[in-house]
Amino acid sequence: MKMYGFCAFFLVGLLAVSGLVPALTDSPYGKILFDSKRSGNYEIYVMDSDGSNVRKLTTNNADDMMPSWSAVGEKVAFMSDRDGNWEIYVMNSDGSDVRRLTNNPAADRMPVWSPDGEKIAFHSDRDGNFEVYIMNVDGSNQVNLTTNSADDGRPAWSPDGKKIAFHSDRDGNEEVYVMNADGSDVKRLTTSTMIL
Ligand SMILES: [Ca+2]
Ligand SMILES: [Ca+2]
Ligand SMILES: [Ca+2]
Repeated sequence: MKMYGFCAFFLVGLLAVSGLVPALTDSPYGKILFDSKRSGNYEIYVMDSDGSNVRKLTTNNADDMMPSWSAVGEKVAFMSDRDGNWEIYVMNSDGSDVRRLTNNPAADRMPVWSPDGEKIAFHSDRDGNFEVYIMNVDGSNQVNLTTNSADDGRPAWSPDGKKIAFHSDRDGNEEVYVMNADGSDVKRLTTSTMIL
């Protein structure tokens, strides 16, 4: 189980780098979140794991994308440009009680909820280039974890919440890295000359 969790964590990192993931997340409650342009602009949807019972959670002319389940409390984090630029929002799993967590002219994107439900990781270029940030689920205490002149982004939590995988081009091309959830002990996991 432990090995399975690590492999899944690593795989998510690789897929995130390749751009193949995300916009589709499975919850502990067996429901799947996804985003779709089927109604003309991106909205967040939820469905049962067999594809039935599709419900639209957002109704907004802007793009609402990249939903992430809270492991606790059945809430959803997502990104939207409804207020003029990309910001991170949370809402209840029925689409009610939408709250904006970031308020910044930069692109705040790719929210992912920590396994313990206490934190949300995301990436933003508010400090001049993309960095991985972490914040409390009410938007307080937003901390830059990477602090690096390269582009760092697409965070993914380990199952135990102690580590965050991300991708960065700090060594010349896109690679997968992992760090502690406080930004310490950064390690590169991949060595590839491919453009992922
Ligand atoms: Ca929308
Ligand atoms: Ca923003
Ligand atoms: Ca950076």
